[in-house]
Order: sequence, then structure tokens, then C-alpha cells
Amino acid sequence: MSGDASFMNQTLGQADPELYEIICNEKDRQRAGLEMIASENFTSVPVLQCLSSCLHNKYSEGLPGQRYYGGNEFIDKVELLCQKRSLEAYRLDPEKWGINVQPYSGSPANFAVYTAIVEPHGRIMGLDLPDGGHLTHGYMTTNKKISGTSIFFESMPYKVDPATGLIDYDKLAETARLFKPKLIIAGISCYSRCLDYKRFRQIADENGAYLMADMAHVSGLVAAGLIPSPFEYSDIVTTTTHKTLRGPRAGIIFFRKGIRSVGKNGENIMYDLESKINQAVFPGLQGGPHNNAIAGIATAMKQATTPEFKNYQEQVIKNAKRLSDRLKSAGYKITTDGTDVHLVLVDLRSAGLTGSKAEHILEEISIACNKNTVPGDKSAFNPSGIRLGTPALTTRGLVESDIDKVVEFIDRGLKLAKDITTISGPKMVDFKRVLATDTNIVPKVKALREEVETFARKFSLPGYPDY
Ligand code: DSN
Repeated sequence: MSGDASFMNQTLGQADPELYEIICNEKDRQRAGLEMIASENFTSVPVLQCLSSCLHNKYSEGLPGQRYYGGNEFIDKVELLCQKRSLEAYRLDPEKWGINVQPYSGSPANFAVYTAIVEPHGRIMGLDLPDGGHLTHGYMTTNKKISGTSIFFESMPYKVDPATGLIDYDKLAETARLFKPKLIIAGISCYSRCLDYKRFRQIADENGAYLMADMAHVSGLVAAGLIPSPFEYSDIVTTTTHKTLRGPRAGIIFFRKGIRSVGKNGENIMYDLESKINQAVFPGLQGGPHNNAIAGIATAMKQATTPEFKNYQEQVIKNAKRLSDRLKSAGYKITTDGTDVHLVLVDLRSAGLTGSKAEHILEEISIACNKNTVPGDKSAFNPSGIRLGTPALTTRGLVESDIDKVVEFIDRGLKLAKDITTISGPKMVDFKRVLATDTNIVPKVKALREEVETFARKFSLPGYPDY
């Protein structure tokens, strides 16, 4: 029975109508809503076709030409094509840069780098999570080591200046001189300005540290050549492939090859990152690579070299700048007073709202975003801001004039949240109760949600039509 073609070749709708219906509902949610989570995007049909192709079936532990399983003639071609296109997309010389395209996503990619080049309990420095860094850059609280990076390595965060919201490079330099990290990470999860990679390099060199850039959020903008590239100054660059880059959910690691520095006697000191990083990915941390995802990366990297992709990334930035400007005009405080990239961090302290309440009301009116700490927040669990991004909306074709409408919806939603707080008081549980039951509030929320959804449905959604 299990090999029966009629059983195996059913569509999902035939084989599992219950699950199919849930997926169709999610598709409709994506179509009816405004997706403003800065790390999300809608990938293309060719990438989806790679993901659901026969490549999914194959085991291929090892690297092209050196596999632990037979039958990898075509899988090798896929992986080599992916490597080649990834280097091309970032205009890298294969003599100077190597790549591993096997990490399952960004977190495993980062952990593989730490495993490769930082000894157990070796020291790393990354931007603190409440200041816009990522969990995997070493996050811990006073009471708990949260990320594996802080459990298995010694983490010393650097911070932003709470007055400006900008990274305090002088303080980072001062702390690095004392802490002597093995690795400094230049990367963000919520920071709306370009990073000063040259300054990071100087600080790393002063302390004999490696510099790793985690460009996950901005890798599409870097490929399009619209913001400074981390490659000029970094030893290692990691990225996810599904955010601004708009490919499949996966991760990759670029590493330098060739001469690292010149020794005291004029001898060349060579990089030895290639074998260390490759071995950390497999067999160190992972098993068989996800060949369907690797094919998806290959296709996304081909797309990333096209004029259409560059136009898209330009529009992502234009839309983010317009979002920031219009929110400022509506009276909202924007951390760092603007943006250079695809995201905007709204500081709601002066608006008298918490990030949680703002996220919740916006979800109720079909606008997806996430609550986020703003500089000066004491707790990552009760943040005072929201992070808004434009990559997904731009993929659907929104331009600046549409962003004006989006800002109007956000403003009306946040004003409703203020009205609710006036009735409910500060507790979230009361806020949710009033939102769900107050006879004056409920119809206003419903009417606004319908307006947002009617607006959102005007824009096409890439992917398969129904699911
Ligand atoms: N979860 C991603 C983000 O939202 O920034 C990072 O991995």
C-alpha cells in the first residue's frame, strides 16, 4: 500500500484536507494582511519549486566530490552552482573567499563559526539583544545565559548610546581592549543604520580578533550594492537567505582564504578558516544538508544579480524612508531619527503605549509587526517599541504613496490602542478584555480591519495561488 502510486501521488488537498485547509487559511491571512515583520518576505515561485522538488529526498553528507553516500552526481552540481552564484552575487573573488551553503539557517551558521574558531569558553563580543543585536550574538540576562552562544562561550556585549540609538564604537573599543575577544560580531536584528565595518576592523585588529559580519537582515541590500558591503573588512560573513534576499529559509557562511597577515619576519600568515568552518558545519553540528534549500539559494542568488532585484531593493529602502518620515510627521519618535535600510524602530514611550499593546492592536487590524526593545529599555521582555519593515510589502508592489496609507492605518490603530488603555488601565489582560468586549471599541476595530484587508487584497502575492 505504501508504494501505491495512487496513494503516494495524491495532492495535499486529497491526502490531508484538514491540514490543507489550515495552509489555505494561512495563505489568505498573508494576502489579507500587511506583513511588516522586518525579517519576513515572500519568496518566488521558482524558489518554492526548488523547495518542494525531488532534491528533498537525497542524503549527501560531506561536500561536493567527497560524499558519504552514493548517488550525488546531480546534488554535487546543485551545490557547486549554489556556491558559484553566491560568490558572484556578492562580487567575490573565489581565490580570496570560500563558502559553505549547508547551514540549515542563520543560527546554525553563526554557531558553526563560533565552533570553528573560538575555543570552548573563548571570548566573543556582539551587539546586545536589547540594543538591536541577535540572540546568537551572545545574549544573556543578569540571571540567565539565554543563548547557546553565552552558555558555551564567554559573551561580553557592546551597546548603543541610549541618547542617539547609535552603536557606541568608542565604548566597544575600550571594552575590547580589556576583554580581548577572540571574535567580534558586526551584525544586527534591529538597527536602522549602516554599520561602520572599517571601525569594527580597526577594533578587531587592535585586539588580534576575528571580525565576523552577520548580514542576515541586509544581505539583499548588500547584493544590490545599495549599502556598504561587509566583505571588504570582514574575515567571515554569515547570512540567512530569506529576509531581504528573498530566497529560501537557509543560512550560508563566507570565509576568507589566502593571506591573513604578514608576520614579524615578513612571512605570510595564512587563513585556515576553510577546513575549520566546513568541519564545524558537518560533521560538527549538522547531518545531511537540505539540498532542496541549497537549490533554492542557487535560484535566489541568480535572481539577486538581475536589474529587477536591484529595483526591488531600491524600493525597499525608499519605502522604509517614507515610512519613517510619515510616522515622524504623525508625531512618533523614530530611534536614530530615521533609517538607511529596510526597517524602522518606533519608540512608543512618548506615545504612552507599550510595544506589546501596539503589536496586539496592529495584529487585530491585520498589520503584522513585532514588539521590540528601544535603547534604554530595562527589560527585553517588556519592550517599549515596535519594529516595522518594508521588504514584504515592497515584494507585493507597494510604493511610497501606498506607504502613506499604511502609516494612516498604523496611526489609527495606535490611537485606538490609546483609547482602549484609557478604559482598561495598564494591564495587558484588561487591554485584551476591553478590545474584545467593549461595545464602542469592537466595531471600530472591526471596521479598521476591514479597511486594511480591502487595501491589502489589492496587491498581488507571489507563490502558488491557493497555498
Ligand atoms: N528572527 C529574526 C528577526 O526577526 O530578526 C532573526 O533571526
